[in-house]
Amino acid sequence: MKEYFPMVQKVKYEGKNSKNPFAFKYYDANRIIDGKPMKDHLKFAMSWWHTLCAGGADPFGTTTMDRTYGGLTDPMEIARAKVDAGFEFMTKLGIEYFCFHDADIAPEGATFAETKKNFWEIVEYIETKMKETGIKLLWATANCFNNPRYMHGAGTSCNAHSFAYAASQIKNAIEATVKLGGKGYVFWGGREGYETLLNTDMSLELDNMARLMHMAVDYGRSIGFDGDFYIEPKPKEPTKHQYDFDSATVLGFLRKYGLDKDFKMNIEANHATLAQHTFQHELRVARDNGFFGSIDANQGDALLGWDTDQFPTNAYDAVLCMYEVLKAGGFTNGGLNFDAKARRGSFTPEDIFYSYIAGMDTFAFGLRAAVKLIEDGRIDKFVEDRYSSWNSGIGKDIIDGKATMADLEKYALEKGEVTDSLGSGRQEMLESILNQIMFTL
Ligand code: XLS
Ligand code: NI
Ligand code: NI
Repeated sequence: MKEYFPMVQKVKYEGKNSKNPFAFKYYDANRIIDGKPMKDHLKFAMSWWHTLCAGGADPFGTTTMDRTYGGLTDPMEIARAKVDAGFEFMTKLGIEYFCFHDADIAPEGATFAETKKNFWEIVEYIETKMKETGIKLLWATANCFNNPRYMHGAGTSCNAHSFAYAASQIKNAIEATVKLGGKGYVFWGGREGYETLLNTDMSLELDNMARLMHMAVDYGRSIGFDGDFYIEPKPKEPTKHQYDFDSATVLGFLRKYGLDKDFKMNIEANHATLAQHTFQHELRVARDNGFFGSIDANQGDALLGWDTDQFPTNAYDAVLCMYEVLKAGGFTNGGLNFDAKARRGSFTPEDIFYSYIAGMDTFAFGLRAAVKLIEDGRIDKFVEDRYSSWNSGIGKDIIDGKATMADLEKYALEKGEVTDSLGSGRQEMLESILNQIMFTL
């Protein structure tokens, strides 16, 4: 079997003092942390699209990365080579899951029948590699945004033909998820939004999106899909206004259309910041409402206003993310998918390894610091104490539904001004506790 990454052998944990760029400094897969191996807390996944397909193109320049897999030109040969290269890559890094769009794994044919044939041939090939390696599918999805047929949307298209075509792609992608034992199916609405209301029937578009999702759920359940459906919120890009703006918007949508029993959220860091939220905010909204599902790990750039999908190296964000994951009880069907790509200038095969090592170490650190933060307890305790006025007296009466507006007025008249009973928010002290925990790891 051809080796695609001969410059790297199995990437091992060497600890934080190692200077070997091909070694993990924080990610020690089998080390038990808080009752289970790090790898089961983190459930790292490889994104097929960024890792095996994306060539570094941007709006101003063509690809910089060679994705011919040794000079291949036939699209199906390239598709098979990607499978080999992908499984070699995951095995060398010890990544146990992957995610893909239908269009990432196999080329589109001249007709949908041909596309299906290509797709299923590669699905079967992937299945043999999964059996050989024990690597699993985290989630799959359908690419209903790239092809010109989706220029006006897919599930939210003005054109029923586009909707039907998208549904056919989604049907096959769900079937493949079931065949490969995946526990997740993602809807990211790449073209599900609008540019101008002057040409848009927003109400019909949203009703139709829900119709498509209901059909997908009914069909998935009928063929034995017992995992989670996910919506991946994103506020903009490619459309000016994406319907799945953020977690809160998606929650409203799911509840309005009765989809809340089958769907959870796939939260992406860079999408959170595009929506002017922190990554932690989006995770918290999902967790508090019981919709925490999976994560697309990446990061944006504070100075750039788009979805740069950089590998996550911000340790603070990773700690606060893992804090939310732990508080949510950990991943069940979900995991941590690196929806991230090496920069255009980082164009060699080594760079893909360096990128994943950077991301995996950052989240391994995040996990360890988050466990310490929770064990330390000072921050949780502070929050608990801060709300203690709700545990007794008038606070408890309000929560128990026993206080009326008149009771509250009486209370206010008796007690007078509030200021005396307000404690300090202590933000800087809390930030310094977080620093202390991180800096001593
Ligand atoms: C794009 C999205 C996409 C989804 C899967 O911004 O992040 O990659 O994760 O369709
Ligand atoms: Ni994503
Ligand atoms: Ni994204």
